[in-house]
Amino acid sequence: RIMITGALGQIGSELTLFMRKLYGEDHVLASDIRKNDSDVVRSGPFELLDVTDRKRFSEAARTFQADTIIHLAALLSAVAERNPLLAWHLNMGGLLNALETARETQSKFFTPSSIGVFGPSAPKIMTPQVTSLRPVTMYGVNKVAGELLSEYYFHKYGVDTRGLRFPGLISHATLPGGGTTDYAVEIFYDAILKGHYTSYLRKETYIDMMYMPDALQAIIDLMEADPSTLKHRNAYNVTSMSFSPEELASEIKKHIPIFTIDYKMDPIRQGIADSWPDCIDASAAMNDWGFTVQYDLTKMTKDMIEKLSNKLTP
Ligand code: VAH
Repeated sequence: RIMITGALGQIGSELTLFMRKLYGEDHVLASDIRKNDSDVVRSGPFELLDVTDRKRFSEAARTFQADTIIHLAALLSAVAERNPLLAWHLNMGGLLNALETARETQSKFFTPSSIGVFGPSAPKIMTPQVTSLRPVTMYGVNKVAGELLSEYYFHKYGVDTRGLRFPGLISHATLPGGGTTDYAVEIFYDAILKGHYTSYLRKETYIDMMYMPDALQAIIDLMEADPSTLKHRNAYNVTSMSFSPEELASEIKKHIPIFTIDYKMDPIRQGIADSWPDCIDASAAMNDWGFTVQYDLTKMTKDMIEKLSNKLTP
């Protein structure tokens, strides 16, 4: 019985529906700090929950008889850099409550980490699974602390904690909320609706990315993996592709020839992106639990344009 926090967010809104299909609608409790009339709220159990309220968090998990906690509620990198104290309170306070709840209910546990854990001291190309984690953003500090806290709960209390260092995630179901990689989603909306996009990152800014269907499958594969295969209890590097705004724009042009892009750099998000790797090494995930991907830049772009065109210009 799975409890998901942040179920209305970019990952949560699709993971909730995916898990309900796999495991049964009544076996997946969605929770978020707000409510809307989306499929997530309509298709199965839903609870309003502020993850910084430990009592409510623990009550909701116990009442639902959760045996798996998927903790997604957090502030992403750009928003966190603008509100660092709020980010610490929500990202770390929420995570501690999630881990405590998992410990109390002997639940299996997942929370996403991010390539945001890497800072300028980590190798930019083929960034290894084990390397220097010295991020220069509050979000990165939260993710490194979160990885260490998850590993602590595994070693100290035997909580079955699992995690993935996600790259930028691209999806058509919900708009992302306040990440540095949001350009890779916004660009598709503007390409279809306006034929033009102004990128807040410089054209040669390389960042690892992944299409949401591959991210969802990676979570399921990791959570269903035999625990004896998991050498890393903090979080595994995973990625599908690495591209720049310029490369993404030329791939979009193959489908929308009139599409144009220009660049107006946002120093905060450019600074965050520049501190991250260009492309990370996901071989540990491939070797330990069989991580694989279906979508590369070409396949992702084709699918995003098809799905969004149907949604935006029916
Ligand atoms: C962000 N989408 O931009 C998230 C993610 C690697 C990027 O952590 O903050």
